Amino acid sequence: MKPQAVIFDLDGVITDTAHLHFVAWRTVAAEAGIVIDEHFNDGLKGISRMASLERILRHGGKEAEFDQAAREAVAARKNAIYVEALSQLTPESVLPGIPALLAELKAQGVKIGLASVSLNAPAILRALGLQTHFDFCADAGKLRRSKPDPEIFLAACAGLNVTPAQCIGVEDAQAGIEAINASGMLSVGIGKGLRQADLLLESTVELTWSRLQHFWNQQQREHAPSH
Ligand code: B16
Ligand code: MG
Repeated sequence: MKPQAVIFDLDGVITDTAHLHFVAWRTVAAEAGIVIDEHFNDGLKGISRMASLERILRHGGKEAEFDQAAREAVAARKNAIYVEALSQLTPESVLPGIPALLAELKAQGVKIGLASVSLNAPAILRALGLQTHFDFCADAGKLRRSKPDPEIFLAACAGLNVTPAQCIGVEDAQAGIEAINASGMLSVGIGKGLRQADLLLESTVELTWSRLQHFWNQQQREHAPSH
């Protein structure tokens, strides 16, 4: 028994861009007179660009000072700073264990999907040298509802032509785990303190094919109808 597909989040699972997002948000927040720290930034993981800005403005008590046009200008400036920082990414920036897992999934005939809400996902995959490794990447630009809504994971399943019950989803953010669970896939969390992940691993080093296969078989046995 094996899953038909494994669907990955990007930031925090394939590579770690959280610090680059933080530096860019910290710069534009400071320009608006708002101070944010790394702890606050943790709460922005998996949250879309405009929703992240909204949280920052709320944190600084400045929501009323920024109308839609002003918000779009701040988000565009943040993105320009972030995109500039993405030039630091190279194939060496892929998190440990991921290249071996992608190779093993391909060898096993398990489809590989991407469910990132980042509009920069295609550029990030190119910088990492992984653009040909995914069978289907859900388009964040077409999303109507961001994580924790399951929409992006369901779009990835549809693009891969599999049902959620045949898939494993991998995430580093609480909103992402909730999105996977709501889609009906099995969830694997990477990192500490994630609630409701069906399997929680400390880092991508532990995210091996044998670990996933063992987890899959165990779950299928536990949920098999009894005779
Ligand atoms: P962008 P993921 C998410 O990516 C990041 O975790 C989140 O911090 C970011 O705000 C969001 O992408 C949008 O990114 O501004 O590049 O469109 O974790 O879903 O891969
Ligand atoms: Mg993430």
